[in-house]
Amino acid sequence: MTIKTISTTIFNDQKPGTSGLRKKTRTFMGPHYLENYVSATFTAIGGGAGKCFVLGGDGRFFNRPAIQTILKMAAAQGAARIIVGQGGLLSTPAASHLIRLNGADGGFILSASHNPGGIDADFGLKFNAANGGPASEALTARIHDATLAIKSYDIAEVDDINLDTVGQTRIGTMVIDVVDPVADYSDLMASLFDFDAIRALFAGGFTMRFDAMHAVTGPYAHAILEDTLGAAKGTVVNGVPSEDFGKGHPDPNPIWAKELMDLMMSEAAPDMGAASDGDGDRNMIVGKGTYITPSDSLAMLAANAHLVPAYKNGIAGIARSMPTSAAADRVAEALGIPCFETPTGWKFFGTLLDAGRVTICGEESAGTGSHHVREKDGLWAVLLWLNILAARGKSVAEIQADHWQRFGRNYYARHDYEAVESARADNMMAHLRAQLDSLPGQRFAGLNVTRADDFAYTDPVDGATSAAQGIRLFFEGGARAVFRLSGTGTEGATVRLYLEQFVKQSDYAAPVEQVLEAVRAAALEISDLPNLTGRSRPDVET
Ligand code: G16
Repeated sequence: MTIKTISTTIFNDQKPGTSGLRKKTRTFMGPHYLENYVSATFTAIGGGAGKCFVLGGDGRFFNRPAIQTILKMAAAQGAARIIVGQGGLLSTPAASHLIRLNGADGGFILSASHNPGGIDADFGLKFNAANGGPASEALTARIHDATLAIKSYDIAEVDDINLDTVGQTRIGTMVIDVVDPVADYSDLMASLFDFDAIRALFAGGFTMRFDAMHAVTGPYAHAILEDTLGAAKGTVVNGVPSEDFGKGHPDPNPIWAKELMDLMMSEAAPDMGAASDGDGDRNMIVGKGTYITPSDSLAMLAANAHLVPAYKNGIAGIARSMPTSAAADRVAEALGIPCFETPTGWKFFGTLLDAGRVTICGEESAGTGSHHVREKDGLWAVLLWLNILAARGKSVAEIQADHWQRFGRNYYARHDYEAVESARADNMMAHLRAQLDSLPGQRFAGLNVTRADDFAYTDPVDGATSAAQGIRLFFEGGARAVFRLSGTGTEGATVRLYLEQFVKQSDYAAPVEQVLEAVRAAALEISDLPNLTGRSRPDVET
């Protein structure tokens, strides 16, 4: 094996965001771009010599060539072993599991998650640590520093590796194990849930549609839902991963999974609808005629988790990202367990999960997960819902209705203003920050501000601090508005406005928009968003 040292120059835009580095695919395909970032990652972890890594992605355009490059660079580092998913495929939760199962030193996951794929769309790469979770803030900072210092990188000069056949091969002394991407993950799911009860549910006529959105979850869903649990063939739709996700936007929400939503709101609706995203870590749950918000799903799963084998002894605690609604907080209170509020980004749950302080975590951005891996897990959430439905013998809508009766309802919506000129978005955030001290006591759109801050977090386990994580505006009567800039976009800035209103009454029939109108109006007035960003309405409302 010949190792070549290639001279390179730095790129100024390789700062990892909420979840690794996400850029336009053509940017990643440019000379040295991927290689610089991979090399910087190796530098940041003290080199790859003698180490074992997991490698795989969501199958989007450029997945395969990128995997070949990473394999050759790992060989040049002197890595001992790489475990790679057959065809280069691994869902993000499956990659997290493989890292943990094999005691690997970390993993490279190629995905831009829910962002579209294709040569003119998005690509991404993130590094997960030995606990199976996304790199910590400290590690991503070291990676970024290394991208700004790089002068050369090493790569083995060898032919491409066959990724399509399960088995072992080598580059020099580095062992490459091409593994079935589904098998170990499927075993893990079987160990957590009562598969017999879910089998009996399907055998009893329960119907479901799972939309894999042409993304990586297809093979997992076919194997687990249809082949193992007996859901009718055809339950899984769009189940073959494609490089451009069937030209779709693999984001499981009512906008991008519209076909599924339309079906679930129609007479022909099956008992449950679900969808997952590009890399299989997000999920959407829909009942007949009713949508479960991700924030509610977290709360409902936490409240019912004890009905499922893996959580039968109860859960230690719950964690939710700050913009996620406070529905889970009320469940934690009722269960007498702690609820942690962390910044956006799954990485912030890692220390809490590792320390055993929380069992279930979730985010408004359609992510839920538990201590079984260190990523959010789309199919896990679907299976947990199925197991709860089987145990309670109730419908999705009945479980939702029971939950609201017991805990009250956090009406919730997120408004996204996409591809806003970065300077204008920054200006709006600065405008908000400048007012924080003077807002309490003032009245906007009929709502009194009780508190306003820029969310800061100190990790209760390792003491790490993260400032400026989003502007929170609290109003009298249980309303809250949050403003933050997305950390996963690839074009300009995406302003996210999260709206919430807690209501406890006997009837929850009022439409979401109506309940949230006052807090929306107050948030827009305080932020001056329409004027400062030039946007009169959001691009996406979920
Ligand atoms: C990533 C992170 C999530 C985060 C989400 C949204 O999800 O893993 O923890 O909630 O981004 O981030 P933002 O609001 O900054 O765009 P994924 O599914 O894209 O990896």
